[in-house]
Amino acid sequence: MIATLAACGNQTAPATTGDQTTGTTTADTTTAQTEGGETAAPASEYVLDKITMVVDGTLTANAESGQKEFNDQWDAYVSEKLGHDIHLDIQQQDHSGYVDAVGRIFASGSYPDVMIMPASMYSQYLNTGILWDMTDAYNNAEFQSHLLYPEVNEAVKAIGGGKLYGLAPTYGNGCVTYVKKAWLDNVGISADSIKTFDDYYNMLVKFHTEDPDGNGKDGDTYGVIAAGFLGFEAPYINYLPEFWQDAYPAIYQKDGVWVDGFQEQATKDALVRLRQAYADGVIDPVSLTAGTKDAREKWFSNDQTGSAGVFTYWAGTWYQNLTDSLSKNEVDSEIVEIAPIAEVGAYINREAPVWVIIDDGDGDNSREQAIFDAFFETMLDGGMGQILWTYGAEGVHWSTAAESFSTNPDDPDKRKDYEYAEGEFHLLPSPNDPNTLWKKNHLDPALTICSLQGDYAGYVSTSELASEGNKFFVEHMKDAPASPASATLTEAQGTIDDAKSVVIASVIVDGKDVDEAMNEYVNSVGEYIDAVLAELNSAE
Ligand SMILES: [Ca+2]
Ligand SMILES: [Ca+2]
Repeated sequence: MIATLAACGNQTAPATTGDQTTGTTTADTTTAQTEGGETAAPASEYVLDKITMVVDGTLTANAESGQKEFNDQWDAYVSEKLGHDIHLDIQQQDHSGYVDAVGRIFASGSYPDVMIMPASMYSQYLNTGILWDMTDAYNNAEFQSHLLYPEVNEAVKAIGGGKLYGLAPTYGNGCVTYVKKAWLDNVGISADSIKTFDDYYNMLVKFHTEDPDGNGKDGDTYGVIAAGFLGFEAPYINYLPEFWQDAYPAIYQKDGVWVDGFQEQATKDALVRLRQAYADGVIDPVSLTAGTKDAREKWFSNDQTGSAGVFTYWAGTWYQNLTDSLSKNEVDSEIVEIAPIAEVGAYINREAPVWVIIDDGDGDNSREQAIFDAFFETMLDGGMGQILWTYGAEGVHWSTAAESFSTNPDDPDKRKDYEYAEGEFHLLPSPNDPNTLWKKNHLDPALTICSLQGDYAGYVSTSELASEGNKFFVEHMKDAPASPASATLTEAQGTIDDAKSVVIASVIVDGKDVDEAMNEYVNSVGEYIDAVLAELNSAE
């Protein structure tokens, strides 16, 4: 087995140990090295002229925010590295509907070359044969030389029974609970006093019944808003952790046995808490169907009537983003993060999303290896490739040119002036909002598995709130349960999710008896669930 790995490694990734080229072919050291002394990406035998990529909203450089320039710079950079023209064809999907969009793409039979998969989706497609086994490519990758967090992809390997079918370029990250400071002040509560579910609920009630937004009218605001009462991507409960508490309403492993957490008492208790919150009017009813964009835009909207005081959302960068969005909308922008309440204990660090390569099934690895080299070796090269994925396009999202500019130049209260010397890395005003600084592209610099190298190590963004937010999350997190990999579940997931949605709506919104609703769930999908559990438990 070891001999096979070594042979494969030599064939596909020749010639790069330190400054020495160990390949036996005509390795010209002047072309194998770039200016900074880095070694060039290995040349695969297969010549790719295009990579088709499917991605969700986590590519921040979207169509309105400089995606074309990111794309052009990627094409130019990678073409130069490979020594031939290559184009990245970006097919970005709506973020909230990503699971459905991927289902439609696969049903149409037009598979991309690479795509991002949230962990739960990855587990579903793991056993279908469409994901390329990249274990050897990963083990032999050049980016191993500056890998900071090997444990991230060792965890992905564990899901695949020791094989890597998807690469996580970052840690998973998770959500923390944010509260508007002005609202707390207006109802006379200090953030430090929120220790238990009762404290949390009491805060929501005051936000709903009193006048936290200070418009002179009681009762025209909500306590909390969320993108769904229950999510359909692992870890499912992350947008309302205070209500879900110890429930995990999905298939997960408990004391070594796979169970359906949706049918457990903890889930029924959570549904009852949510029903009470809905009846009391402390949770915004649009939470039933709101997408992430709807929920956050309502939270930071200029008109705070009908908004909510609490929003549980992604840690780190989003602490800064939410603050900036409130400020932009001329709303008091101070936000406090509250530590997990006693019943929650820790916020959930989700399993990292992964990038997969679609296996064309011809039994020959050279095309897939070429995709790996062109896509991953540049994404994590510690140099300009990694910078493109971390910050975006030079001159559009960031720059090292000597320059000065101002955000909110016409507003004396909010105006901020920036001045940079030649060679000083800095972020530029966002392409779609010149009054807000750009933050990052796809990779979060604080979470990426590979370090930046050489001069690029100094390309650090300086958002204090993002750093503070990441630190706060790490201090208060626990890992999410591993997602199950089951062919039967892959087939039945959509049907099971629909049945869960029926329970959520009928119990929380319509006030139906929770046991009655759960019986209907078991009657409609219990057979599938039992088949999935039998499959998972016999595989252990
Ligand atoms: Ca009010
Ligand atoms: Ca192939």
